[in-house]
Amino acid sequence: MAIREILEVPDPRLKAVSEPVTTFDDELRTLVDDMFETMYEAPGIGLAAIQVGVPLRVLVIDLQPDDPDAEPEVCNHGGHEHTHQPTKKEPRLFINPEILDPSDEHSVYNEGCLSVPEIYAEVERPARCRVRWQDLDGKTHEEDLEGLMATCLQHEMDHLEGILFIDHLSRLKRNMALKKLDKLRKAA
Ligand code: GNR
Ligand code: NI
Repeated sequence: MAIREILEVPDPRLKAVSEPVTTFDDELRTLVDDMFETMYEAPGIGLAAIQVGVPLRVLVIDLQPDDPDAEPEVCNHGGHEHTHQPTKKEPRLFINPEILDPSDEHSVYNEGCLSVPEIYAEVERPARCRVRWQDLDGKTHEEDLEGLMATCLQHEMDHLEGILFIDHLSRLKRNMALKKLDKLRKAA
């Protein structure tokens, strides 16, 4: 397992359209393991393979409900000391996902993205959808999603098409977000 580098805007690879997975082999298993480790370490609630530079239709999600009463745990993996909130992990893997039946009803969520660090903006998306996907054995599954899971899945599906959440904003808001990111980077 390894933590991989997360690409950030304006890396042109984030605009690539990812290719379907056709080979369910050990290389894919390693990619998935590394994606989970990278997402948990970031930390984020989702990650698309293209965010670690691999243009394949693979997503990982864990909404990680934090237990506010739990003691934080000090860790030293990845070479630097940091703390983890103990959480009940709920890792979800989606290979070759497709969205079916998006609801007419929309919901708005204040989204962020590991590839657009420290920028948040409200994005409107269908409130519910059905998703069809494959697992590591190539077996097909379907499930109805709602709430943050539906929002996150749609955010990750966008990455597979080379779309970022800031692409859903007006040009003015997008430019403001990118300027803010520039400023934050210069200050760091
Ligand atoms: O960590 C993340 N949080 C988040 C919040 C609201 C909507 C979507 C997300 S996904 C994001 C991680 C990420 O960039 N996935 O691509
Ligand atoms: Ni993202």
